[in-house]
Amino acid sequence: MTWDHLSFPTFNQSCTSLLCRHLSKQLFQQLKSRVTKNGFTLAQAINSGVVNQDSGVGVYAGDAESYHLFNPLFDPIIADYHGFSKTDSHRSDLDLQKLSAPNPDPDGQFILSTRIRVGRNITGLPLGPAITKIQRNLVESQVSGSLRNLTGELAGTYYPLSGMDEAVRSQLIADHFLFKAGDRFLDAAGLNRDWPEGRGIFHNRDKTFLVWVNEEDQLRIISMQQGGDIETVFSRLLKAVVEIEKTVSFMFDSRLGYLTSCPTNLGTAMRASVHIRLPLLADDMPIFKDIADSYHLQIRGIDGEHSESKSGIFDISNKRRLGITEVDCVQDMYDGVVALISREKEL
Ligand code: ADP
Ligand code: ILO
Repeated sequence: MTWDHLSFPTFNQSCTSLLCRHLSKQLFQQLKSRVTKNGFTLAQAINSGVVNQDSGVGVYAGDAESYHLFNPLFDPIIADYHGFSKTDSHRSDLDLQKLSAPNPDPDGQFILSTRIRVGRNITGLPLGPAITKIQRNLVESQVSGSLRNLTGELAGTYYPLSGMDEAVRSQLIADHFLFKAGDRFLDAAGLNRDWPEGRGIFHNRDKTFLVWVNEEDQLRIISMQQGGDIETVFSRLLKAVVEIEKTVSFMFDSRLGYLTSCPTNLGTAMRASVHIRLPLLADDMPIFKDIADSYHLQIRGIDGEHSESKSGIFDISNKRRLGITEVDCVQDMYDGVVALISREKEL
């Protein structure tokens, strides 16, 4: 689906995205001539959701200013996704002691692996949808330079995507360590421009600590390992974030928390997930979805968002990231996973 960027886009009858629910003709007219200092427009913000009518959300921000300039559109979308109203404010809490998440599956019957990530973007630069090639390359050199100073368990190597051996790249994706190329949602948001230049992955020797550079956000800081030891994964992530923040300053808004290119990631920018085998619940999707909804969980497929589940294995994560703390994000995921495992056992 293409459109002229000037007139109100057509949405299919079947479209259920937050964009098509919240963008009226009148709002489009009100916002269509606004341009941020980085040259980012409403048409760019909504292009992904117009071109991909199966989007769940459909909008991206080009810079910090986008969240203010286009707030008549972003605010209702943010409220809808996170349950975060105009008068709410965001709060951070990285205190591991407040988390109660002992391994919910010590025998390894259900949980294959645990992963917790946060998104981060550098203060003063545009976000990925509006960044220039020179700025993106600058992010890569600044971040890879900073990561080079990490020590101990976090020490590792930065591997640029440009020039990476194809077999190595495919294996990293298949093993769930690296982002895919050519995502159509990111593509329409302008996030794949100049691909693969400026993109890459840093990881430690065991691939338990990883940083994606210049994918949807400038940094995705990731801690992951096999099994269900959520507290160890969270603790490693906190250590890494604190170390990286010593040398890089990240975009933070007093109301919206950490700023990210997709509004679903605002606030903590944290997604805590497990890959979990739930074959019986998989056969009873209404019950599965009911439990997921009541614990604020999102169900994804095994290869990430917009992918399918295979062999009854799902990616289960916290859905809310804004207006709740980092500890709450992980606690949401933990509480929901305990409930899912208990239901799977009953079945
Ligand atoms: P994100 O937005 O968190 O980066 P994606 O849905 O794009 O998430 O997934 C990125 C990659 O991380 C995918 O390969 C996905 O399978 C992998 N992944 C997510 N959660 C886990 C997990 N708990 N264990 C192993 N891999 C995971
Ligand atoms: N733009 C896509 C993805 C939305 C949320 N996920 C991420 C990775 N940001 C959509 O609207 O479905």
